[in-house]
Amino acid sequence: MTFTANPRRTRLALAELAPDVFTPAPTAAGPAAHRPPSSRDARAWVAEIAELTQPDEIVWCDGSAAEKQRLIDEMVAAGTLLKLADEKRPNSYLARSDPSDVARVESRTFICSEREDDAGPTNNWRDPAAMRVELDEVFSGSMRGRTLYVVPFSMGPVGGPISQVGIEITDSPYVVVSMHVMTRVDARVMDLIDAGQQWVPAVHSVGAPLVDGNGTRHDDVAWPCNEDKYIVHYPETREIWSYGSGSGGNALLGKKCFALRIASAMGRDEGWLAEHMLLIRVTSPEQRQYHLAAAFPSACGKTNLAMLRPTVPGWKVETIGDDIVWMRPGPDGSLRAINPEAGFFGVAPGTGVETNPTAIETLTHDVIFTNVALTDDGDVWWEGLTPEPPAHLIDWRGDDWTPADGAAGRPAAHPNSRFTVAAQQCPTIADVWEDPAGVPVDAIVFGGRRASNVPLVAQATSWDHGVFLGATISSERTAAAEGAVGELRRDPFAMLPFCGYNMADHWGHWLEVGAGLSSERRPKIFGVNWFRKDADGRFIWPGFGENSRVVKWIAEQIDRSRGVRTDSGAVTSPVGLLPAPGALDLDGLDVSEADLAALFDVPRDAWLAETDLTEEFFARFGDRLPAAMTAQLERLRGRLA
Ligand code: OXD
Ligand code: MN
Repeated sequence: MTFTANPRRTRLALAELAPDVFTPAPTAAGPAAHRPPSSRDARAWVAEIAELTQPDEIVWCDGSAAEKQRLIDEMVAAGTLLKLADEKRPNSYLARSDPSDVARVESRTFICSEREDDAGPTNNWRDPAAMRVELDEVFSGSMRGRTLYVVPFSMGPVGGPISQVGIEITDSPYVVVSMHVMTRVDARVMDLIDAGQQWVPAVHSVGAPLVDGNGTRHDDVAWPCNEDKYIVHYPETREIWSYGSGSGGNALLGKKCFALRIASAMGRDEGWLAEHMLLIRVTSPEQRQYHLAAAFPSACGKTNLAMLRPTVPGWKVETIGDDIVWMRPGPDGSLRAINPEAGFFGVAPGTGVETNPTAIETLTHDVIFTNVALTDDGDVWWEGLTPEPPAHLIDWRGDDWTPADGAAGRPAAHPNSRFTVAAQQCPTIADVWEDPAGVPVDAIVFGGRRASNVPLVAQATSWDHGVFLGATISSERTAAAEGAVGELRRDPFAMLPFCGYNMADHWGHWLEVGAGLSSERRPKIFGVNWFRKDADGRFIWPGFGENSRVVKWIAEQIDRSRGVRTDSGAVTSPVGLLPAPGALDLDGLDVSEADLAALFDVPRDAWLAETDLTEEFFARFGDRLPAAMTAQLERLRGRLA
């Protein structure tokens, strides 16, 4: 069901909604009006949004367990959540979204910087003033008949030196409960805001008022939303406005909207980095520790690597984050990283005992599932959870399902169905995962999904070369995506849908941040590719737990750079340093010499052709492209020639 917001809005006196707190908020006017977010009065802002959206009620959230349970109970009563069988999956719930509201909508995601060039050619830019007029219309009366929840939250431990705070206003209790899991919803955030800390205002409405323009009240539905959607960011004034969707990254505004799009712009201005990366702690048999941050495009196994179970004896991997990392130069010249999130919002299909046993253990209790299938005994199922599907299920739309439906191409769980779970429940969570000061990053890893050309692992020869590896992350287009098969789909730094400013400036910012780090403590940069195929289309590398062999080589290269090891671990190649013969631990793994050669093959003609494509890609950024990127491309050509 869809709704249209009432375009004729009746203005309520602000004083009626918040009599004791109203002070007029400053208004933004023109490019010079970069309104410092800390100067906004939070309560006046809430009153302003309430005046616009006209809810029945305003509820200030405190992040308590009691608040979460109360909202869950209300959603169970309303049919938005279904309680799973306690003996199977204690304290866990299933939500089924409207079938039209199942994923992030990139086509309706906008970056509204004052100048189009500051959003760059890879973002959807809209003029901020025009967008404000448009949003004023759609948000007008959009919460009529609903409750407006005020959700103060921290990204990162409350008060931490790398953390940031925000307030999400939402009319969706599902969003409030999900924010409880994914961020730190905490009343103390208001104290920080009152003390003058900068904060990000984020407004969310499902765009489905229960009272229409004529005052007629409608019944609610289990998953209200609107077919018209807006996911809007103002990077200069650090604001987020989201309308029409109740789903994941569109609606949990702390995640992609704040922690990546707005935070990347904050980082550009303030000298830090907000990245689409996982974060792990690796411990060697000698108890040496290494912290790795790794960027992969969506659906390339980030959660699997974040929860890696090493097959190499004696090595341990612990989880710190699975999706987003904030990194800030520390006083000692290192790069310190935190996971700004508090939970995992992972894709369920493909998560199974074989592929990610740690995730399966994480999901045994206190989980909110969205759009997975329901078993006859009140538990959940999705494709890949077990090798054989149950004989009967209720699918993600609420219909009967049997394996014959699956064979006919109708999956039981939506391919983008999700679990929302506290990170603390992960059995491999590192004890330092909530350290406000973060962990020192030793290695940064960039990975794409490449069937050809890109070796299993290569080390960048310098920071600038590493930034070039990040800028050129790509995947071959498959038949499933639009465009010519085999064409390279570029996803620089895995940030294509998430960078809140010009992507070329993002590369320039990385170059600057790297130059400011101490040469001993600056992380080493690596490129990896788990997805290389042979001529028959077979994956050459087994992946999953065996990726620990690559992690081990990375750790040993860090040891070598610090003089902890003196053996030679690498040989040069045109695309970076590759493991020297024997340096990649393949003990107990059945990989033929021919396969090994194919994994590290650097075919010169194909690579030269790829440099032409990179030149075309870089040309899209015009004079915003840092000279160091052109220099890296020319050097690569020189090495290939
Ligand atoms: C995600 C994504 O949902 O990257 O994390 O799309
Ligand atoms: Mn992601």
